[in-house]
Amino acid sequence: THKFWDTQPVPRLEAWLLYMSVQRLWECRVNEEIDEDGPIEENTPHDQIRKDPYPLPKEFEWCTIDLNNESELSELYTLLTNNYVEDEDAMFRFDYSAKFLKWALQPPGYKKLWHCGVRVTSNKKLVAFISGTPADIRIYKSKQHLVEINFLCVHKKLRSKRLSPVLIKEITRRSHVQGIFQAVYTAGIVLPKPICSARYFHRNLNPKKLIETNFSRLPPNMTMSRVIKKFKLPAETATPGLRPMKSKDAPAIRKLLNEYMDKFNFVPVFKSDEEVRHWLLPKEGVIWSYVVEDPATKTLTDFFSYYFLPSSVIGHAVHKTINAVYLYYYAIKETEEKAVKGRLQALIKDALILAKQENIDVFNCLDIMENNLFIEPLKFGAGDGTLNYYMYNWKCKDMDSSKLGIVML
Ligand code: NHW
Ligand code: EN5
Repeated sequence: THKFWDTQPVPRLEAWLLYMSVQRLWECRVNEEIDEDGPIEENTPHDQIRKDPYPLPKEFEWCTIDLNNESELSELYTLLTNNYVEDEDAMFRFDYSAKFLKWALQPPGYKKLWHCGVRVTSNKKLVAFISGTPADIRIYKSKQHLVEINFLCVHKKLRSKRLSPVLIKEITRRSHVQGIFQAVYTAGIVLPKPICSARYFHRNLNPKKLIETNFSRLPPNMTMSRVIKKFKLPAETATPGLRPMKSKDAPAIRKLLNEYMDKFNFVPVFKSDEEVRHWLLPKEGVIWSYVVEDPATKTLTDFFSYYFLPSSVIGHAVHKTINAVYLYYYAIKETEEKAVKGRLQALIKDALILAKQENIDVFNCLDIMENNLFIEPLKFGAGDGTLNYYMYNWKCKDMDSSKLGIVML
């Protein structure tokens, strides 16, 4: 059933599908027995890696997108804004800004050759794209330097022509050339084979607009004014010592984050302060980060961040975009006297208040990390989307979403 994926070094899907139905039937978790974590296929020796790009159908050619070139960046923005991910009813489409794309695709050590595009030979129009960025992760006990794949996109007019397998094979080849044989990626769809499946949750900050755009529905027997009241938040944050992250906080945040991530099984590893600055320093209209500084000791005890990813409202007369933010990384220092639960709730409540102050319509998160501690009490509601997490050329046991620590953009 998977002409392409059945040829790739990924685990088969059958066992997973069975496992998911058993879990649903008996509301329990069983686990497929995988004895040992490890690669599915051996690394290809350097001299056996294909030297030239995979052939494309004759009307197309490869190109490398130079994101430092304003016009190429804007071509990529246009391709994605018109053709990237939509919800299952095609009512909303992700609208990553050009500035966001630069941030997501140019971390320390990024490779220009991993910004891989396809153009129509005759008129040079950009019609497809796939990206890779270097990353360090830990899965269970194994630490790896690998590639994160994102922004796979084929123009709507060129769908179902098997272009994606060519893009995937080509980014794989370009990873192999750099000595990288594993990848991590996420997708809304089910492919062979998810390590974990997470659900989206949404915290309504602007009920009127969300209802007008059908992002959410007015519950039967509830009036607009009651809904507005239900989602009302205080005007100001409550945590003492809360302030935006600064460059000098990077070492402390790196320590806090890496320690907090010890709780989970699939996590990012922040290897340098430079990386922490890249991924977490506030960037207007892209990412917000806040720290809690203990007023007495001047040490950092907590940290949270969220990124801005609006969605275009497809074909609406009045509203063109939903301003959405997504919870990104956070960390809480464990202490004996203060339990995590209450503090995490208070912290994320402040995040909601700050987002509301920035005129954000909806605050989104996944049911990963310890997010279940605040999802209900802070009035997040389940969305209709799921996000599946995958690794390429790696076998390991799958896990519950509460063991996940990786947030992909
Ligand atoms: S997930 C977002 C993907 N993008 C979108 O959904 C945008 C809107 N859709 C499109 O642009 C985040 C097209 O529908 C796409 C498919 C391009 C999705 N991942 O070209 P064909 C990411 O970017 C398989 C993987 O005819 P199409 C992560 C499909 O199962 N495979 O389809 C990306 C089928 O194979 P099968 C996907 O609709 C991770 C084949 O593609 C997929 O015109 C990539 C059909 O191709 C998806 N999201 O274009 C993998 N969607 O075997 C990285 C479909 O079933 C792997 N397919 O016959 C690692 C590589 C690096 C390794 C390094 C060692
Ligand atoms: C790779 N980095 O489906 C990402 N979004 O729930 C690619 N639904 O916004 C993979 N259909 O539930 C991305 N409103 C996979 C996700 C693709 C996008 C997607 C979902 C996530 C979404 C919204 C709109 C649904 C419109 C109809 C949704 C309900 C919100 C409501 C708020 C109030 C409390 C109850 C829930």
